[in-house]
Amino acid sequence: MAEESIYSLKMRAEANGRHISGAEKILPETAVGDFARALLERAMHHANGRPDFVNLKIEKLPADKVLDLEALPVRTVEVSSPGQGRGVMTKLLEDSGVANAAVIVDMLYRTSGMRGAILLDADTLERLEPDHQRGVRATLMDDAESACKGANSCKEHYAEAIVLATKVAHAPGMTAELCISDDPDYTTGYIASRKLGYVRITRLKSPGSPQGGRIFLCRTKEAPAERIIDYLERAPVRVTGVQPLRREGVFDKTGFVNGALESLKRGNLFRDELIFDSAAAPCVELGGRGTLLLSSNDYLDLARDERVVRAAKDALEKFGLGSGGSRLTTGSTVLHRELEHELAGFKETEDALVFNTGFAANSGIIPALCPPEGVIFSDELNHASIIDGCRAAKARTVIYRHCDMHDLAEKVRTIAPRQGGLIVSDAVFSMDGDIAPLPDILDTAQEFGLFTMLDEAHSTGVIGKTGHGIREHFSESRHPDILMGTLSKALGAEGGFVCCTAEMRRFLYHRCRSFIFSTSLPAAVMAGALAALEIIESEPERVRALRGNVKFFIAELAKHGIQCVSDSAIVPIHIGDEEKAASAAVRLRTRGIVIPAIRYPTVKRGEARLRAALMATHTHEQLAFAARIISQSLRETKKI
Ligand code: WAQ
Ligand code: MG
Repeated sequence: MAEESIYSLKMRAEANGRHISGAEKILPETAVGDFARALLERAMHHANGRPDFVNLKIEKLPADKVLDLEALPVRTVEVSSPGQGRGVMTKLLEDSGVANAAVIVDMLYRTSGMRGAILLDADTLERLEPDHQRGVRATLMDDAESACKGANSCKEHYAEAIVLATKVAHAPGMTAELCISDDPDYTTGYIASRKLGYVRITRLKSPGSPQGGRIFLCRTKEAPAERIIDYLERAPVRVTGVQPLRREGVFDKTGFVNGALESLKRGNLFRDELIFDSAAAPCVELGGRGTLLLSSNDYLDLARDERVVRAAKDALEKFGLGSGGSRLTTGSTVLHRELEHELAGFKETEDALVFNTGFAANSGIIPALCPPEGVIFSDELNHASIIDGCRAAKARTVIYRHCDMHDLAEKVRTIAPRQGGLIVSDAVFSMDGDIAPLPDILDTAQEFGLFTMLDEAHSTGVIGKTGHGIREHFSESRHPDILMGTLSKALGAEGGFVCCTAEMRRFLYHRCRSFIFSTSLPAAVMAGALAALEIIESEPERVRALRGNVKFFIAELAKHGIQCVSDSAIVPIHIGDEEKAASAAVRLRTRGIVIPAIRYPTVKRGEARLRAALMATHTHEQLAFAARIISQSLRETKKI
């Protein structure tokens, strides 16, 4: 491919022989037309007046002669008076090893009305410009990205100065450049060199002063004046990496993001993203390697069950992919309603409502259900989506100790809420795998007319004899007001749901913002979840196998001296220290096992753990192997 030609554009406008405006660009051929028009526009409509003479010169440059220079690093020194500014400039010049700094700065303050700069020998203080009145002009330079920044990017003091200063700093024999703007309203000037970078000084003159000028300070010992001038006037330079000016006190967006990432890394809280090449199954493809997966919530291995996949496929063909609307407009299909009826049947409630995610359900239901005057009682280990729901509700939130029913009862009685509210808890806690004492929660709530809400994300398809969840587990005949759950775990699909009375469903349908303002899930997902639900009902041996696996795994770990407890499919292996947990997870992975290290903010600081999640289809052989490798990795980790 032929390289694109590069052009120099120069515009100069005059009125009555007086200079009004000027600008220059270095551009690829394709940008020449646009910029030529923009420069003319600027010439004709400049604040200094209407020109009677405009010179627009367009010249092709020898591409191999164009120098690309990295912009000098920029910093700003805030000063409160011109005297102080002048002092800073003098000091910086002295620090650069220049003997007569004060004299030179004084000379800068005495120049004005020149078109170009004074070229001064730093050692002899001899002026080297052929024309003292005009001075030497640095020219043939531009911001390398100016073509992308667009022809309309406005002429700005800083943007032009950083380009000029970068070119000048790279001149042979150049020591430093000093500059004060001749714009009466612009008090910021600078001192620049390759050594100092581009140092802006915010006040070098009083506002309103027409004073302004430049000094290029050089050493003829290092390069003869002719060579310096030739470079300044004739060497084409493109300056790369010109950063927009960060004004003092303006929010630092990049710093905000990078600072957060840095602090995560320092706290061993930075997460690697694992990219799988296969479905989440007991064995997965990870980085081209077969790996044992002990972290999927697809507990019953239904996500890739052929009946589930076929049902979803059929619906996909019939209904297409996206639903195209929220449930309140055009997003309800027969499959959405059918699934809701089946879910209600599964949980023995009147009706159900499907949400896009479990997170959306929790974060939307709580504010809908709890009035601002009410009180929310929330277990201290509840899932983040519940915490966010509490935050979104304007009501007061009272945290009770984890599964501590005395603490809950005492708090409820002390506060004795009369304006409504609710008790909310995970059914199975997502990081510990233990079960909330449902009957006690219902008792306490009853006394004060509080709503009750249980999150069955990790209990549906897992606990209770046939996987029906927490009510089955406790043989509890009463119903919490909200039995929330997810389609995305044991049901192998995607989404959240609520099982409740028909009135409650209607209430949430009209009040829950996360429900109202989301495009509904695809019909194919509904069909897949329906098929999965049917399998859970017709094959309860899956739930039994899962429970058997948990028992077996815990016993295997115990053989290696690792004590764990769990009432569900989640088996936490406590470590504590974040770095140790992270390092243990890495060791496991290098040995072909994925178990994530769960750290803050998912759990409290200092309570990091490996969190294993089991599937009904893990073999005992796989689990025994995992227990052995875990013990090995933990022993190594303890040594570090
Ligand atoms: N080559 C040499 N000297 C020049 C050139 C040039 N291309 N252009 C201007 N000068 C001399 C001339 O004597 C002017 O009077 C003097 O410099 C000042 O020029 O980061 O606006 O264009 O915010 O007024 C500094 C920005 C702005 C500081 C400087 O200079 C910042 C500025 P001006
Ligand atoms: Mg000016």
